[in-house]
Amino acid sequence: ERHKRAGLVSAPPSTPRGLSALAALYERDFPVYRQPVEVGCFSLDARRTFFNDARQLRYYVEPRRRPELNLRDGYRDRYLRRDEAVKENLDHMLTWILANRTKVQKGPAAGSSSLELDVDIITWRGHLTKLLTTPYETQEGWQLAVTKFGSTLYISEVETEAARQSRESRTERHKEMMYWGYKFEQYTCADDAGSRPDASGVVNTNEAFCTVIQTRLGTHKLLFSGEVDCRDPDPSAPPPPSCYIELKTSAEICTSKQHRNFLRYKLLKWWAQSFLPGVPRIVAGFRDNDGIVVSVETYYTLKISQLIKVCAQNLHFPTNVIPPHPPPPPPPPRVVYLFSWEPNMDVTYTVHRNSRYTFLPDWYVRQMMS
Ligand code: 0WD
Ligand code: CA
Repeated sequence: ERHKRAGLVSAPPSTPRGLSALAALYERDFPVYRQPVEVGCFSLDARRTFFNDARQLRYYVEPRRRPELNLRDGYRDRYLRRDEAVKENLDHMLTWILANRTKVQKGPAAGSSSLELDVDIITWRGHLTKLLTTPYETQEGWQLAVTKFGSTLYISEVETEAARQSRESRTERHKEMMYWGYKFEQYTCADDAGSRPDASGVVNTNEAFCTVIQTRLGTHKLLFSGEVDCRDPDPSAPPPPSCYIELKTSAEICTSKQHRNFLRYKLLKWWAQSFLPGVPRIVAGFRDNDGIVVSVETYYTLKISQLIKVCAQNLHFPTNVIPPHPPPPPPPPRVVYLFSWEPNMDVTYTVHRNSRYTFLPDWYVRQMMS
């Protein structure tokens, strides 16, 4: 195993790392982040089965401004929770790619083998959100496994030991609060464009609708997928991803300190998560300590960046963290670069061959080579 520093910020060596290095970043040329385009979507049903369509897409129904929605309702008797111990890695995205190869393959004009995708990086949106907000993160580290297959880098998160421990030692209160976000979705989403939400039903967190987005960051072509909560029910709304809406819940804000922390930590993450796939609207339900939503607020993604004075220069991060020219691994791609980061530290990486970190499944490699 080789250990190396990946250089969190490619600033001059004398520049302190982390937040204080941001001043140097502001001097750079702004990397182009091309308008994200939806190239497809997929759905996961109540049993986590993949469908190459939008059957799980839901439609937003605006709640009253002071709605008094009870988020605790149904926690005991109408809640089916996804098993978080099951690690799916990139599998659903890979299934989507195999079913939609012509959409992402290099054209015959490029003269390349069928193995080649016209994409430099494939990952989940959530992983990119973590990279993007790294300079502002003070609590949780991350580990990202990276494999090169053909000319494409695949990036898949590895649960850190600290994350596993906190997942396995959640308090009963914490477990219930994790349900509240999903319950808010149920109060504000309908299954069809014309219908009303049904809050008497079961909340099943296996169900998901995911958009597949193509875009470009600087010179890197990205393909990533992210879960989308719902869309504008108006059929004349702009096409995806512009009609999509992200739903959130948060504790109501009473003091100026709470307000500052909300902007500094939470709204920043909300912005990064929705900015990446080009989701323009975030609807937040603010709840009290008893899980009652007392107010609802809409945020416009493109306005948030002014609100919290965050500069998109930090999108440099993924490009700095991934080594530009890793040595070519022998196929099948079982070589993994494991990148690790902890708050106040540099990013480091280790190289692993045929280890528990190998995540590209044989069924994917086989079908891509055929
Ligand atoms: O197995 C894994 N290690 C992961 C699987 C890690 C991250 C994601 N996933 C998969 C799941 O299949 C999920 O359906 O990705 C999908 C969501 O991906 P994403 O959009 O890239 O993730 P993110 O932006 O972090 O989260 C979006 C939503 C969350 O909503 P809020 O409003 O809380 O941000 O996806 C849900 C959650 O509702 N979500 C997950 N659902 C299932 N498994 C997971 C997860 N691990 N993480 C977030
Ligand atoms: Ca959400």
